Amino acid sequence: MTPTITAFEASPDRGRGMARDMRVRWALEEVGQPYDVRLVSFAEMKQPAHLAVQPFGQIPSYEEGDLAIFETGAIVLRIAETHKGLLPENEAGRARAISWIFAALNTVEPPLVDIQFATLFERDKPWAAERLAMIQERARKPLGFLSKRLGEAEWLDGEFSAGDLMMAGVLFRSKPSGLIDEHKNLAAYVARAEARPAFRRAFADQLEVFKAAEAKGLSSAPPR
Ligand code: GTB
Repeated sequence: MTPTITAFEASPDRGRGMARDMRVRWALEEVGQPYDVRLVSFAEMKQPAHLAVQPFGQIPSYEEGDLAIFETGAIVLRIAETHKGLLPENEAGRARAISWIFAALNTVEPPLVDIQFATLFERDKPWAAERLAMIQERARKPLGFLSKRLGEAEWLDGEFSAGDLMMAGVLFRSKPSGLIDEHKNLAAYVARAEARPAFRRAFADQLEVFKAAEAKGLSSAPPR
């Protein structure tokens, strides 16, 4: 059964692969699962039809027959659990890979998202510089520990897994913060992930969507 995912009709990042459908596309490409994409506008995301699938009116979502799920982590885990290639065969290795998915989403990503929001939407506030410095420090802590743990290894725990996909996806989105480049091994880790053929295909596909939206003159600005 071909799954259907949702993605921005016109991504505010202008095709730079920052939106979270990128991680789902990448996972599907890694396991060789073809998929369909339903593009949604900001207005459509808040309509009952989409809310029935994604209760927070966001992308991505994932439908496979009668199953409809949301949350990037849950979607990537579903893909990894139902296909070969993104989780180790042995039980302990699988559990560790899943720990890395959660670590990416719960420990590493939150302060990095705060930085992105602060940079994009809070620049003109009188407290912007002070707050940005504070959250940059907060983000540096998990990145420092992650860098130490990765060391000179290629991936976080042996073979590339869904844990690496999620961690590298989180770091990739935060490259503009400059914080990833503070650790040579993390920058190299993201570059290795970006060089994977599956990542490249996923990136090219989401870029095509943006180019098509631009050609149609669709606005990529989020409502404020
Ligand atoms: N926890 C959810 C998940 O992991 O699936 C979060 C999903 C989420 O944040 N979705 C965003 C969304 O739908 C898109 S990815 N936003 C619309 C809304 O809330 O109305 C976040 C994102 C958006 C834009 C950029 N960008 O322009 O650079 C980067 C990332």
